[in-house]
Amino acid sequence: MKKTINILVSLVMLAAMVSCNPGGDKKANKGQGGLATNAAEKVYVAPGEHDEFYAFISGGFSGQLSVYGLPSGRLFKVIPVFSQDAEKAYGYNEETKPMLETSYGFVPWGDAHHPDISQTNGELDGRWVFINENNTPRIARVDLTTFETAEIIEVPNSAGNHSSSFITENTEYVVAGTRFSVPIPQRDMPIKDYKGNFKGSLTFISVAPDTGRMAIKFQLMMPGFDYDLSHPGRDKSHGWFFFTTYNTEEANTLLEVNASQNDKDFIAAVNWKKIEEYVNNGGGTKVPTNYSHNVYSDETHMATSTTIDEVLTVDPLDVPGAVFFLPTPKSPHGCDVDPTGEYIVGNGKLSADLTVHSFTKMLAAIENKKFDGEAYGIPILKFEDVLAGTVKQPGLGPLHTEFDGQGNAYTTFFISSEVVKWKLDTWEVVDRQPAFYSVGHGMIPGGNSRKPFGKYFVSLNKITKDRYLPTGPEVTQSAQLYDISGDKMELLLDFPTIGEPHYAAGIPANIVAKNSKQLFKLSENKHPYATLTDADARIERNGNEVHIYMTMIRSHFNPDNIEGIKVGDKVYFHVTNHEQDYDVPHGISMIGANTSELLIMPGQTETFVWEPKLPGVWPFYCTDFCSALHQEMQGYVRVSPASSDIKLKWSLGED
Ligand code: RUQ
Ligand code: CUA
Repeated sequence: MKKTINILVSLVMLAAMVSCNPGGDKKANKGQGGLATNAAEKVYVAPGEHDEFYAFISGGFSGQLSVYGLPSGRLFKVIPVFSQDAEKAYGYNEETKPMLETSYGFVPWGDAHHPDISQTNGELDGRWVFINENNTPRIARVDLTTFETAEIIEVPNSAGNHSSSFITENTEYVVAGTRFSVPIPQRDMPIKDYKGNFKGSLTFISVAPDTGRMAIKFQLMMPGFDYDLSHPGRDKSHGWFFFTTYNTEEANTLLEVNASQNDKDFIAAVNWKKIEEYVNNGGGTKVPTNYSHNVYSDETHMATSTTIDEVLTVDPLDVPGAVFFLPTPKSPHGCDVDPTGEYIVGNGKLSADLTVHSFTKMLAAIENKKFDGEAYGIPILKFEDVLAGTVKQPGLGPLHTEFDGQGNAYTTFFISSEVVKWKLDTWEVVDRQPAFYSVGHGMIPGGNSRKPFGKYFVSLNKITKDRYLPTGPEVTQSAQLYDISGDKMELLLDFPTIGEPHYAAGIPANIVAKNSKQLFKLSENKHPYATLTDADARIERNGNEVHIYMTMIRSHFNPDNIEGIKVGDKVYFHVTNHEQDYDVPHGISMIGANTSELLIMPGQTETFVWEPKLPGVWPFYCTDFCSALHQEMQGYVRVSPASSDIKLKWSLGED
């Protein structure tokens, strides 16, 4: 009996030890993974059940945007945005190539950083996700009915489009700030003459309320600092936008030393409503430039690329009272605004403390004209006058802060590799959990809106090391899911991500799922090369250009026998999927075609080009296992020598 009691006591002690330590201690966590508590249950989504949240996670240097379910961490889709994707023919088929056009020509790759979901009255409305491209400055809009990239606009006079893409609270604007200052307009000049000569542009892109269509409204030409990150004011601070800066030293070499000299850099506060008014009254200067605006149409199933040749620029000195600098220690990275719009958090990478500014105090200081000098004519407010509070020594290397809507903030610390929870108003640290390893961004669904859904926190980590099975020198990128519904954060799950995850945006699934499209109506297909009836299936020759109008349905192509193609022809396969059923795409690929397959959704038309090199009889087939007779879904093209006079002939089911 005594022995039984002893065993019971030690079991209870063991249970207490384990549950008091939900992943807090690195070693314990390492050994037991998420199973230290009932973590497994909390992330388990039973087969056939759906997740509670969508998470849109940036693909970083993959250029794409991936769609995950939370809490399961299951990957649903990789949405191609800035990079070609052979799986979906994005950037390979004739219809989507124009999406990747820029003023530099066709750019097949991008660096995607910060997704942000459209908002109405400061709350996520789930219509679109915007995401920035850092390298060749662009902003994309992804339509959340199709989960496809609907539009990409290039940002001229920008370089390293990093303080982007953030949305004002009624999606009036998506904002794109330059990280690198450059000569504007670009010109040949000595690099050492940077200081005082380079400029940093902050671009305000208007979004049409009904269609989402983007257009550059104006570019604010700021001093030549690095504009790192930004967020809009909300609620009481709606109408303002805040940008962190670093390299206020305006160094052009060895920035790790030379851009870390100033004790304080700035958060730039921009009253965009005031500038909008100025611009609407004819203010600003139109300057010549060149940028691409690419729009995809769900009606024609095609993208068009237009070049625009001027942009409206605004000199901040021409709009007094519109731009101010808030001194912020020390090379701040993330710039985050709490759900009430009162607090602006500057995540000073090299600072021991976290600095929080007060919007109310900022307005008062502006009102009282209490300035501490100016930079290039822009008034600098006094640090003490705008300071709301500091979080004392919360960790090392703060990068980003999110909010749970319950008065708590969660800041990621890269160097000390942890997520730290602290209280707004009292600035006290209330909890901390390690991240594995070196967390960059963090994300709470709606965590940068007026209405966060403070149930989960996702950390987006830079380094993975030993967290997964090794896969050679390159190991997977990683995210981690924390339950933040209680007083203490609890690590629930590790899950791999696509590319390097920078920011992410989460939203309750029920806001988005109900609008998700199941197919395209064939009767509404306006593609100029669509084949809407089988009677229209045909082939037309125009010199050495051949256009095949083809249909596909389970389980054949029409036509599936083609003759009269010659070496030297340029053969366009325009293929229309006649299915009108959910989840029945067909694919098509042609031997030796110098492009990807097509993956065509029901009701859609897509095109690829094939230039046959040799006479012969060459097969094509469906690449997507679509029915029990998928393997029968195939056909042949007869290719004759260039000199042959074999007539064009096509058929299905004839001998
Ligand atoms: S930035 S951490 Cu674009 Cu912070 Cu990635
Ligand atoms: Cu159609 Cu496989």
